[in-house]
Amino acid sequence: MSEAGAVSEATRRRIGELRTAIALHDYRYHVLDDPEISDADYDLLMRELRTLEAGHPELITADSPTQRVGAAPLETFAVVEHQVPMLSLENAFSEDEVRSFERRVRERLGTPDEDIEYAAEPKLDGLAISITYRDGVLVRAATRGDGTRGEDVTANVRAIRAVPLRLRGQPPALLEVRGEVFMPLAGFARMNAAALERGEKTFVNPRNAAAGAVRQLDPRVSASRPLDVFLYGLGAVEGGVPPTRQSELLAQLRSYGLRTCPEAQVVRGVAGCLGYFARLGAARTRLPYQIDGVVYKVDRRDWQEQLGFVSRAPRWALAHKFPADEAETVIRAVEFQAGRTGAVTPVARLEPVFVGGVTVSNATLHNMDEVARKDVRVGDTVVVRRAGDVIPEVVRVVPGRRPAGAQPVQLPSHCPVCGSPVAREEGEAIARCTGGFRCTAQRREALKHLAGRRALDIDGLGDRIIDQLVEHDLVRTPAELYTLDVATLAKLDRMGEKSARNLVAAIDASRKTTLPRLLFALGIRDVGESTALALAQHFGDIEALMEADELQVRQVPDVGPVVAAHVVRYFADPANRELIAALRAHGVGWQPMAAPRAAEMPLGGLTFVLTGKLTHMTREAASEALLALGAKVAGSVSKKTNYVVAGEEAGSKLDKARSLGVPVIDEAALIAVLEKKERPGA
Ligand code: 9MJ
Repeated sequence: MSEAGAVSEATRRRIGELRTAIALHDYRYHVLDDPEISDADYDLLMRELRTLEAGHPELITADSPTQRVGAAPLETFAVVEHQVPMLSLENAFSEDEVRSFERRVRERLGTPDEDIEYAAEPKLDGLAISITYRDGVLVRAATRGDGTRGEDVTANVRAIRAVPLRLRGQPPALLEVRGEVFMPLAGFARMNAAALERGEKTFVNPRNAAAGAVRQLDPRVSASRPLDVFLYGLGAVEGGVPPTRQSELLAQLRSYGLRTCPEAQVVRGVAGCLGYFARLGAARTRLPYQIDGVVYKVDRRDWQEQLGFVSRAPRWALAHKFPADEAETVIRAVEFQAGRTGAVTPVARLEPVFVGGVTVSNATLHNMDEVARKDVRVGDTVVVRRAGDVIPEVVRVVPGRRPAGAQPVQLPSHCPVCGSPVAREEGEAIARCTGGFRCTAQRREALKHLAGRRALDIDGLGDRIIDQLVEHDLVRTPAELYTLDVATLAKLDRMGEKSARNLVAAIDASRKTTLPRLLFALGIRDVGESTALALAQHFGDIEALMEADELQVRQVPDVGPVVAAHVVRYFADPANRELIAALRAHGVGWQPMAAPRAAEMPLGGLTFVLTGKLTHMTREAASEALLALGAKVAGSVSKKTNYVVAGEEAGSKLDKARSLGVPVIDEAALIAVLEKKERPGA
């Protein structure tokens, strides 16, 4: 055999040594924050390893540090089902909410007087991620998605240097860890400066930049973005000894060479939590990454298990958010934008200002009533506020700084996008463009909504493609999506023959849908998923709904007069009736629904009224859950009401229930009903 083909024992050994050394340096750098060699020396090791591997490609393994950045771009991300759902967190915005969370935890655990220990962690503002190691080797990474199904982003997560490709120590045979991918502020600033220099678009904030990088189809692009990761949780695990505390879990993760947040700390009781919140709030601007609050987790994992979770959020954890950040700046102009429902919204163009961790140059003014109430004028110095992911808003005008001659803002008479007349109805705060699908802004938003995962679920029909379809006038109404062919789609930017074919197949697959999805997809004002489901169940098919008057629509559980008016008005519009006929003509089909016989459902025949503030879920979520079990949810108490659910600070409805002798249950009893799917007291 030739020299090049045969692998000498020495080469094999040197490759092994280099990989071990690089893994150790990665660990020292990323986990211990204590590097022992310079970047240049590290690069030398990498270069030597690359050279040796180039000569002996058969020795390359997937966990070699040279193999972080994978091959060619992907067409789409595969879907990953999370074996253990990825939960989100309940939010608190005040000390009171933290106190009541803490009280509930103690009550549920039956330890009313004890100071419970909490693992307190900064709340990273990044992208939640799941990373799976089998026998210590990274095999898969996925986004959270909707908590049950996420996207397979293995190639991109492998490219993050802070994520080990192989774990240290003795990890369990299967270990799924969870955490947050984020972009450190320094890297974000560097990346944006470079983008500016190249004349490219910059990212609005580190969170979007991180999410965009992880959800990049080309792993090489994603590898060039300065991402970092902190792990804080577990998903599926097989083997090993389970940690008994959250704090122990973090230590265990570190021992496997995984990065955890160095600011995490165990605190006692509500005083400890609030003290931690104050300390982190003060230290916030010194941290090298963006946080939007802190997270408290009951430290004992057996207690976590005992507490369980409600609708996607654990009862043992709470995200305590920092208050919104405010700053002063000057309004350069007020412009108007049109949205999906045609709402023409005033937007303030600002002198760029750093607030809430990002540079803000636009802020919403909501509607003309708000503009008038705040008396905002071009040239005014204003206070802008930004919290978390929320759109920045103009809070108020700073008095005494108005330039001479500043004029009040006028609502344009015609849509800034399509030129159709703008109409504002009696009693409505919002002005709307009357252009319908003729207005490209409305068309674009309608298409995005219709293609969404919870609507007609057209896989691969993303915003960028929709923008092009609208821009080139290839789709004039949502129904025309169904006329697109491969040749037309293949001509679009960033579209190949193969993706065009896949997209046509996805559009075709979306023809077979369900009535609730269709109703949601139409984008009727105020008709969300649960209202769409209720309408479908009540009317059975679309014809009956299209002919219904407001009174009939109001019979649907949880539909009030405003929503009923929107529904009736939607179907009265000939353009919308045409759309439905056209969708049908293009083969979009669904089964009529046999309205489930309420009497056969667990809460069939019962009417509930919700009042006061619920602490474990929103009223809307509670209504949805009750409806799903066959109950009706009414807005006011009458003799026909079977149960009133009284949350905190319940007022007149509670008094009325008492005077009528209607049984009153509390939130805990409601939760029991929803969990056991049984009538109260059953
Ligand atoms: C963030 N975003 O930093 C959790 N998180 O725990 C921390 N998120 C979480 N924990 C359970 N530190 C669900 C989400």
